[in-house]
Amino acid sequence: MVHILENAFLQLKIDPTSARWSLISRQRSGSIVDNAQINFQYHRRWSSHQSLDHWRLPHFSRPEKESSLHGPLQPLQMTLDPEHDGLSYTITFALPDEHPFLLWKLNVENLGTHSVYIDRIEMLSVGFIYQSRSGPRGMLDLSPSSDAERIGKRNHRLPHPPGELAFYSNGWQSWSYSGVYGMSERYKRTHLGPFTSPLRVNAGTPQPKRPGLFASDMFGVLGDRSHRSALLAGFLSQEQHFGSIEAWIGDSTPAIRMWANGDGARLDPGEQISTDWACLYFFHLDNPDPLGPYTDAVARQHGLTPGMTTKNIPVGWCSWYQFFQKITPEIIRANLESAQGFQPDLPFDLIQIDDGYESQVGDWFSFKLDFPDGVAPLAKEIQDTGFTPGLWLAPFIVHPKARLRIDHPDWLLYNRWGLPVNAGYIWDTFTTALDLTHPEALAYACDVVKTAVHQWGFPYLKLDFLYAGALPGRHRDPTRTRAQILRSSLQTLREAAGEAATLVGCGCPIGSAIGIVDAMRIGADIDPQWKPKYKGIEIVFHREPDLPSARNAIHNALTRAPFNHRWWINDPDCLLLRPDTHLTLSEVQCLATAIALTGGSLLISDHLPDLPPERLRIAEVLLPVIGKRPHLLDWFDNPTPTHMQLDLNGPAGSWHLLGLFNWEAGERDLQMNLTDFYLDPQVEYYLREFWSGDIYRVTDGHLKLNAIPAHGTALLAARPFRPYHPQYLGSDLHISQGLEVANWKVAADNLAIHLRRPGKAGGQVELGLPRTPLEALLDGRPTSWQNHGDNRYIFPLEFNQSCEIKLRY
Ligand code: 9PG
Repeated sequence: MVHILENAFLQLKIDPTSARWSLISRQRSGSIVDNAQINFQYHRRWSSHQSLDHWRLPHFSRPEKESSLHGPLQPLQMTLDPEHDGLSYTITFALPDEHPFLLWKLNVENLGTHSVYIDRIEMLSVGFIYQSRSGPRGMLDLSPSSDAERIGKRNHRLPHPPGELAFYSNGWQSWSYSGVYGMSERYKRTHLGPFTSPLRVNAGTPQPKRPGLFASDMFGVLGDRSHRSALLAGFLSQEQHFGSIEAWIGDSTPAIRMWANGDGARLDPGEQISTDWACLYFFHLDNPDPLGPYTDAVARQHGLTPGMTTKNIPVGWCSWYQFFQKITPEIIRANLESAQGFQPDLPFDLIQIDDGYESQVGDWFSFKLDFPDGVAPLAKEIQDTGFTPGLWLAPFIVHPKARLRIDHPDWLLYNRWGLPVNAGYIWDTFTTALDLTHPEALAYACDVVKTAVHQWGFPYLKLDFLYAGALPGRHRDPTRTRAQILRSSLQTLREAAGEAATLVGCGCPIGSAIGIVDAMRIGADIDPQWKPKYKGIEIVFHREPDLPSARNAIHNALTRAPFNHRWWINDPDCLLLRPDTHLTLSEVQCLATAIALTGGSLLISDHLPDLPPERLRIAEVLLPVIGKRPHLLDWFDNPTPTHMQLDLNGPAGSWHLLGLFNWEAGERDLQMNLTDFYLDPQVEYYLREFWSGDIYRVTDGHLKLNAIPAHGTALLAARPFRPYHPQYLGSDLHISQGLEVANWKVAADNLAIHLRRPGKAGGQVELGLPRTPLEALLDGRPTSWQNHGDNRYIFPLEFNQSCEIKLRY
């Protein structure tokens, strides 16, 4: 008898003889995972074992419906009695009443007399050839089909030929590339081997070379671009194990598998371990919030309420991308002074000191000669000036020349040859890492954080190179997985810092920091050039997907926007405004647009005293930050999304901000259809481009934007054209082109608009009016306007903090 579990969205069927399971969408006809398999790999001494690929009859039980972080859910359990090594397995499947996904986890208990070492817990495997060894090869189908065809003919049905398949891969940590691959593409691997792979690659995730074969960390999406259907497979947390996903989309029989990395951690007799919840669901690719069910579930799993961030979005200045390690207290002071001088026009809060003050990475309690008194006096100066002091720390990584290596060699993590592990080539040297299972090493890292917050006076910490806490090696405690070590160490750091401190994760495995950090870097470092270069060399480096560069930083800011305000505040890395970089003005505007529209933190990293006013203005128009998560309309169809949308509203009504990007290396015309943005093509729209002030009237649902420069942006405020109605059409006062409107009052023959901006503002406002104004007053004084035809009028204005425009027509 087949065991069935179902809710309104899904039906799960388990074959009791093979323990293979199938998941069928009850809403998206044709979406099915058929004959999926669970595997358990471990070793004992020198022999390795595969369990569960030859199941003996499991016992099934159906516990009572239970309440969970995801609302009421109905479990179904299957238990396998101990086999020769005394391992007892329980797999719990659960369908929540209110959510469209399946959850399942595996618990293994060692009832035997020997320790075993867990290698891999494969939670899902369908379609891979090796699977056929022990029964029918599972199948994955995302193409539409009729229900009649689907039911009752299992193992006989041929899958429908898929359309154009693609796979979204999430990178291992903050800097790692995340994005969509097409069928014939190759997974973006680093070509720098041991120089960078410890940083960017999870030790348990393969780095496939074959076109069509891809890998991902924590979750992945396999979808069919032609049929617009997709499957998300992932873990709701990374507390127990790091999750890896591998997908094959290179031909018409796609395959996917997903496993929890056991890291060879030891399971002693009497002990047990459970995986994190695995999660699977089907969805339509054009759903406006396709990753929402998953990203929200992950937030709930960590006790977070999506959309509710307790800390303010960080806005301020960072020393790194102008000065790198060459900072001095004078430099920090000069920028603090400038920042103060820019008030209130540039309302920012944070002055963050980055790398370069410590005597050596790892030796956090001694300082460079330029900082004879450390950083505490600077924290005080910053605080006294009314700003929030921020400090960079890298508590888990160790420079080879750090004194700590000599004083506490036992705190380091060693590999099987007894050498300190390689934490990657950084600061022109191979670095190493602490063994956080050594209580004194962890206590030291905590002491650093505690001192920085509570003694030196930094309520904001950028905690960097955190992946160093999750490297493989011979840990002092061999019973813990890398995921458990990093997660619990981050928790201990949070306790040391206190709840009130703002913690920013950087270089951090994505899943480990959820619910612990307030903000998180989600992409590569920004750089004063578009493509990566290393010491002036472009060859080899320019193709690296996650080396510092504007291209790589902006790419992930877009592809990881769905995490923002769910798991934390996204940190897209800094805005570089100075004119003497290798970035063109279009590229700077592109960066500013990407930062503003994705809604995360906003940090400027230029020498503020030298910024020309026209560049400073780019920062002014981003403030206050919009702070909202956008829709990425072609997130699954292009490697880097080209269409982004934010729906906004205010006293003057609602409007849409549409971002279009030209990722090509040359100038291009961009075509757009209103339907790309789900706007009614029958409706006439006014579109105002922010950076140029150009206005477009779209009457047939289509617009061509001419000559968008290489890596350039068109940022359009779209409003339905309502003839003979007073209408706000946009402005150059704020990048939203509308959030500056504080009040909007329309009467029969007059209009009163209240505008609000921090500090002094100058610019123009564009209005649609029923007829030519008879009179216009700015704060009670007559003001002029320009008639631009089509009942459009431009009002140049200058004001401080707020103003009122009164029109009579
Ligand atoms: C300070 C910097 C900044 C920056 C961080 C991080 O691969 N690498 O060699 C590599 C070096 C530096 C780096 C990332 C990678 O940057 O993201 O914002 O704080 O450290 O050293």
